[in-house]
Amino acid sequence: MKEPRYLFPDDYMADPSAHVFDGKLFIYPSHDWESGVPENDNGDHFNMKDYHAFSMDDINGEVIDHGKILEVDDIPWAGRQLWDSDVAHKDGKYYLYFSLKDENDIFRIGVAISDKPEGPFIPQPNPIEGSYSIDPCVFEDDGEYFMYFGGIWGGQLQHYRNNKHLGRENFPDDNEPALCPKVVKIADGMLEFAEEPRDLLIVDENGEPITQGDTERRFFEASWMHKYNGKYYFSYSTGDTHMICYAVGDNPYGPFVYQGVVLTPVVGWTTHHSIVEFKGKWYLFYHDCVPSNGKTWLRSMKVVELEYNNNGSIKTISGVHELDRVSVEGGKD
Ligand code: FUB
Repeated sequence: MKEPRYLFPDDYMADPSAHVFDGKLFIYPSHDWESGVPENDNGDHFNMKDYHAFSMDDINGEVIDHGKILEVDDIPWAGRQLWDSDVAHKDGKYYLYFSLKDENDIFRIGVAISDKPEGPFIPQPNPIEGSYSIDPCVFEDDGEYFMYFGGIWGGQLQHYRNNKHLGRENFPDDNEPALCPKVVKIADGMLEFAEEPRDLLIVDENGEPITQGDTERRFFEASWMHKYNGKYYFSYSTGDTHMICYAVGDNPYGPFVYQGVVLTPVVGWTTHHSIVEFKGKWYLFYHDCVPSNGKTWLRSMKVVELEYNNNGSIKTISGVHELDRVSVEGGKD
């Protein structure tokens, strides 16, 4: 598969987290819809209220919609905005980790449980203790599970230092180390953190932390972790510069050395992805706003093959394809 494929033209789905469970590909996206909330820098227009799960036997095959797997109304601590989620499998159970604002409009991370990868998922009564901000990615490494999370601007990460809420936002100066994504080991029962979240440091080729003003490389949101040839690849969105970048480390906690761009800007403001191996090939799942004619809050999920160079670097993928340009410039029926 060299050309990207839209996975579900029937509806708007974003932030696809893909995993292989029982030999099948499962995809857990956010579910965009036209809620009528005006667009702002806080992301209020991403006013999602439920999740669906999808599966595929083959990368070119039929994409099965398993229907609604969790909705805001079923979550006891819910305020609004179900943002990016991810699913992990342990001992016959599936755990859906999700970003949601509580009744005080503060993002927390919740967890819901199912016996099947296609759900439905039953939410826990409270968010995970000590969780905050958005975009959980759960990564299994030799039977241990780690969560990566965080996002600035609407994702509220700038309201925290040392895992404490400051009650106001506080960005580092442009020449200071950037705000870090967080990494935390998950407890055996999969419902709690086993430790305090730690900073995940991204450094340049000289070992210097990437700075807050380095907007082409600093972390914004959309953490993802995968392992390739024994190395740990942390990938993320640069937000307002619209790139998916990656950094490589020797263990799940890092530090991670910045390497380059996985995906150049797509049509739309946000960019968000997952990377997974399936049947011996690697794939990038992502989204863009081509089918909605560029409406930021109505995104469509896609997949394309991802390739490595011999030295382990990722071959950069273009976020805009010829067909995308034609549809956006020429409009779409
Ligand atoms: O889908 C809502 C938010 O947009 C996600 O949580 C961010 O990563 C961005 O894709």
